[in-house]
Amino acid sequence: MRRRNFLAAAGASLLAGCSRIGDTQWFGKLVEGADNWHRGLHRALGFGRITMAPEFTRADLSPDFRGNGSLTVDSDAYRAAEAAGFADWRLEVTGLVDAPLSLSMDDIRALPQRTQITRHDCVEGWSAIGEWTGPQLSHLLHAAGVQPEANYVVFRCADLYNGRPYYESCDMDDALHPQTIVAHQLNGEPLPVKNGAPLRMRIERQLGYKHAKYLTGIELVASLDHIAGGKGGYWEDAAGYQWYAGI
Ligand SMILES: Nc1nc2c(c(=O)[nH]1)N[C@H]1C(S)=C(S)[C@@H](COP(=O)(O)O)O[C@H]1N2
Ligand SMILES: [Mo]
Repeated sequence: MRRRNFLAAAGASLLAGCSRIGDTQWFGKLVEGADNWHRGLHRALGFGRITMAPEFTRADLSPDFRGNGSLTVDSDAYRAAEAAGFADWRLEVTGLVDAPLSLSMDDIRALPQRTQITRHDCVEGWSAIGEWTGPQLSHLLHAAGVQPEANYVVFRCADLYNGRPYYESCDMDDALHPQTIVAHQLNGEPLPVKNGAPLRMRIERQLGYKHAKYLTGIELVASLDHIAGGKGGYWEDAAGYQWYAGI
């Protein structure tokens, strides 16, 4: 995909010297994001290399992966879906794509799967280690064909938190990262309701609130300005949490 190439190209340009750096779209994006110093620094220190979140072993698994935030979805539609074993749940991939997708759970399970044991860090001061399984988001995005204007991926959720739809978003680097998966299993079992059944995001280089549960939609957008409060996520809008929650 285009952005993978320009990540590689960005690394090459940095080595080639400053005169060329300014020509790359990647550098433009870094500068545009200069207000977001954390993101810029995180990326600059990586020199465009893909950095992986630490992975653990089954011996490290937390005995119970606690639930936080919404612990279910308070709607008749969700209760009916749960009673039906989420057989009819669908994930829509829309926005700036060549071919919008509407994926069934079977479609999602039929894609190549990734399993990863990672630590979840919540800003409220707790962590848990879990084993997550699902297709890489990059596979879904390749299948849909991301248009060049897309800068962000928005994750839509089924639940309301304090009466407002929970949502989150990430940039294309995190979207295409190998450890960014649409998880349908925790510790080898279908996701428990409290952990976001039947689908939730894992964006392993980011803090807990970025990992959208009860996932219904993935939307490719050029800008986050006109979505909900414009800050790119529920907690970003509600409480001023950092949009770039890189760890
Ligand atoms: N849809 C949705 N996703 C969500 C939340 C939520 O309330 N609703 N809470 C977030 C927060 S703050 C954390 S720490 C994690 C908690 O995931 P867990 O319930 O599996 O522990 O989910 C995140 N994703
Ligand atoms: Mo959290």
